[in-house]
Amino acid sequence: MSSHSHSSSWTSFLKSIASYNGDLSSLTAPPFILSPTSLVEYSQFWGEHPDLLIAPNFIGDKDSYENAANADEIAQDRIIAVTKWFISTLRSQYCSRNESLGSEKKPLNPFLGELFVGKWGDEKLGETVLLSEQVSHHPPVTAYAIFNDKNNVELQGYNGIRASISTTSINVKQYGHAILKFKNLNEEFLITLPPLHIEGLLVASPFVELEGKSIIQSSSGYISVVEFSGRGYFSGKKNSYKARIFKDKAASSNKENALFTISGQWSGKSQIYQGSSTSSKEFSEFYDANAIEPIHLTVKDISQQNNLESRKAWKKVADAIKLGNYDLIHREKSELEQEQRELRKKETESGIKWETRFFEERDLEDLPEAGKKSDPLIGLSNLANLSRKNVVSGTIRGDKEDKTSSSYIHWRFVRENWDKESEIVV
Ligand code: CLR
Repeated sequence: MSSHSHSSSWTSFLKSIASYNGDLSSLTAPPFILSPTSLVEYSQFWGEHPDLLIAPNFIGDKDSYENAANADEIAQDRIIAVTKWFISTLRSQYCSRNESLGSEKKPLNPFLGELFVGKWGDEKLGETVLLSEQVSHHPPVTAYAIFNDKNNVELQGYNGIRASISTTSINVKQYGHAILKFKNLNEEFLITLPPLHIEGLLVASPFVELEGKSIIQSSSGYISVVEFSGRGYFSGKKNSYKARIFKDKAASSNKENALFTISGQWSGKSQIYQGSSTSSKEFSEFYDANAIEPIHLTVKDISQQNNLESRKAWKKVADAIKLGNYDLIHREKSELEQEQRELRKKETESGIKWETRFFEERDLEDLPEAGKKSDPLIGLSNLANLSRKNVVSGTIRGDKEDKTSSSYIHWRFVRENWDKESEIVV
């Protein structure tokens, strides 16, 4: 229990949650629960293990895969490696505020066009670049690309959330997905984002627990189904998961068809077993989140940043949060929001809409018949039997959500825009 749990500001925050209207950013939270970091920065958590992200690139090569007798083995090793990388991102994504700030916090709500860029340097692997951009303010959507040109590896994705409130927790569903491409291997992966909830509200020390599933679908057909659970579910431990690797979607309908089963905690240790059972004494360690520290990217000093870059734009607000000065936080935030409102007003008056910088919306319905294959979601969602609409991440084709939604619009990285970029540097 945190010392704040009985404070009047926390009690009134809990009350405001109870009358929640669907927009998390509208909740006025007490200063101690505010994070000085904008949500546009959260894309960096996908890249804090650059070696694991790029590792699959070194498993077999395009030719050996297409011709070799051991093609199956190569494809299996690759999806296991992608699963390992995915698991390795979760501690950064969902525990890093608890580790560095003592609890989960309410991030700053990014403004339209806000950018967060940086890079991971590595002598052997070469540079890995992050571009993250707030592509929509209302509802909030962040798009990102993380790429390593030396190895021809590119991860891109976008995400947004919808939250609902129950008596003791905030329940969050994620929209969007990630696509990981290994251009040297001619193989790509679709990754869906799991639902989550926030516990610990009553005692004023919130933390995230994952639930439901993430699907990792390879263009090779192999699929990894990652199931999450918390305390008191299948292992009784917090942050538990079980990942099962199947030959393809059809095989995944029966858990006994699992070729490998990985089980443990994503914030701690997990083990990998051959086959579908985890009772065998024969297993090997899969990943230990605490044994391998995340590598933080390097970001330019604020003095070198563009006005659209997150840390520069939010500096005054972030400083006020660090001081815990409620009035100052409020004043600085209002100033930024007022500027944004004025910008939008000017755009409406002039009829010139804000243009996103590195990402564009792509309507998968509108793609010309011949070019329809040009979006990776089409083939990969076919393989995984997932909806190709813009619905809650991981929605299965034919589900209620899939039937009722009509939007096929997804955010995609436009690499050329980065290649001709002159103002923003990493
Ligand atoms: C954003 C996308 C990242 C993964 C991720 C991690 C934590 C999530 C965040 C996403 C969205 C915003 C979030 C946050 C945890 C808490 C915060 C749900 C999904 C909400 C807005 C804060 C609620 C306020 C309480 C802390 C009191 O890849």
